[in-house]
Amino acid sequence: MRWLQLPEGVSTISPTIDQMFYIILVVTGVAFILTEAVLIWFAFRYRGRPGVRAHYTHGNGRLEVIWTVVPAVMLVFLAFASRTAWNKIKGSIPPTDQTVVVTASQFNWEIRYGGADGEFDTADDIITSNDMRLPVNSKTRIRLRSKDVLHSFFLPYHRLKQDAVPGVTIDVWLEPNKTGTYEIACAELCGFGHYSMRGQLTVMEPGEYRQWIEEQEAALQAATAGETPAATGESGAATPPPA
Ligand SMILES: [Cu+2]
Repeated sequence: MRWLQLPEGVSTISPTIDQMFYIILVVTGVAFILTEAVLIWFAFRYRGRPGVRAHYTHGNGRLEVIWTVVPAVMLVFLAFASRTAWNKIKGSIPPTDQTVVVTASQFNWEIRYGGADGEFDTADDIITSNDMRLPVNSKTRIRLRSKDVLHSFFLPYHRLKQDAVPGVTIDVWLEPNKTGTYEIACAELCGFGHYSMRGQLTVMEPGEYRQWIEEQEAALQAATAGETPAATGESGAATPPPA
């Protein structure tokens, strides 16, 4: 059933997340349909009828044990299964090929690359607004920050979602395995402009990605040297903030 499916998964963690999602969907879906069917059947079967006296019962010990033990066993199974997925994805960050700093603010994603020196918060940082580029089949460490309130960095197609919390830097990692342009959404109601807090992640071939980085560096150098105004447009490379 196409309408029941998640959007295409385009990162290495997608299969793990999707598997957990579908297992939980089936377990809760079957339980929901069964209990609703019993509820409707009982409402019909035991409805009030003239001349029929209500029957009082003190319950059924065996039935109660069954409907307690079966869900308990299922929940323990789900707990262990999700523990395995959690450890694989959140347990530790594998060695990564590049680092990007993402700073959330009302209502914008600031994407920061280390620039020529590879150090962050220096004059040669490449900064874009809502425009993130990453190479395909390569691991990236994303350092999440927030300037004002709680936001949630959400890459639905990459199955990545993480809160951005003011005052702390939270590291996540990502390995996209398909090129293309995907949505970056804010998944935490963060104010009146929350709906407009959208960015774009472009996953590129490694060569294209390096070329883009070099172009941004060149534009920044030119802007700093005062030869040409800062590059504008889609990539939105801006002059770095004062140190
Ligand atoms: Cu937000």
